[in-house]
Amino acid sequence: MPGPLVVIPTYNERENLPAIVARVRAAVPEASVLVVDDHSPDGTGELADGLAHVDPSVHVLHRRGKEGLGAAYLSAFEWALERGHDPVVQLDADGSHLPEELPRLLAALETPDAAGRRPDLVIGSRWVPGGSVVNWPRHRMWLSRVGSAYSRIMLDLPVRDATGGYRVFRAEGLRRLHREDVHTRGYGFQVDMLWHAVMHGLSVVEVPITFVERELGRSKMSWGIVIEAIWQVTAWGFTRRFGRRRDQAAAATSEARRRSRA
Ligand SMILES: Nc1nc2c(ncn2[C@@H]2O[C@H](COP(=O)(O)OP(=O)(O)OP(=O)(O)O)[C@@H](O)[C@H]2O)c(=O)[nH]1
Ligand SMILES: [Mg+2]
Repeated sequence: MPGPLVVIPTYNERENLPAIVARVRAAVPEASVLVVDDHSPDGTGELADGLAHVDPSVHVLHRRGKEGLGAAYLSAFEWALERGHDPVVQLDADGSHLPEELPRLLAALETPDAAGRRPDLVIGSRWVPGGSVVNWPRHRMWLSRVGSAYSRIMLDLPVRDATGGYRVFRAEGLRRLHREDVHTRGYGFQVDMLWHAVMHGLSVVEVPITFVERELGRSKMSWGIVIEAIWQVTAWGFTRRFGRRRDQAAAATSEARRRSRA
């Protein structure tokens, strides 16, 4: 059995990659690692090849160029499912997601709820009791909380942390999710995936995590990315509401017709 796969997307993470891979391998020795590199100019891809060379549980997926986090993850999910990995973990390279917390996330995936159902998706959450953020400036904290709350309201998402990227998917859930309908390539990807997961009936639980701001390397976050995400969530929310109203109107019309025929 190929076992769990931890996907680590990278763009210019030279300073962070060796330590994070070592920490993942130590925290969950049975897990393999897939580094997905978008042809980083700083040579992260070659560094990853070196790590794969000495550890057969480390793999590298080289992509042509910077096409965004979403595109990198979607290609990694195909890679994982083709090879039978289960579950599939998303984890940032910059040290924000602590590999030492991964056993707790994996355990949550195997814990049934009151109805005896195990979740399909576990989200490492900063905004549930017990969750926290270390070293974040106030504006980032505010942005993340407001972004999550807005996504939750607009899309009716059953979670407190809708934008976080520390996640564990059951392979079967990932297969059911209609990944071909997820088109967001930038950061809105996390919300887009979650929304599709909920629409396709995946059960989701949140587990508190400690999120640590990166110490080395540079963030790829920008105002352009934030505005794109707000715009997308707003557009999806309206489609959802008016789409639902259209469905309700159609159902009411056919019910009225049925009654008038009877
Ligand atoms: N393959 C690939 N990885 C990316 C891309 N953009 C970001 N990443 C990686 O995705 C992870 C998250 O990116 P960060 O820059 O840390 O973004 P963030 O965590 O939202 O922002 P900060 O909190 O400021 O660090 C990191 O491991 C990045 O190297 C991309 O276009 N392609
Ligand atoms: Mg980060």
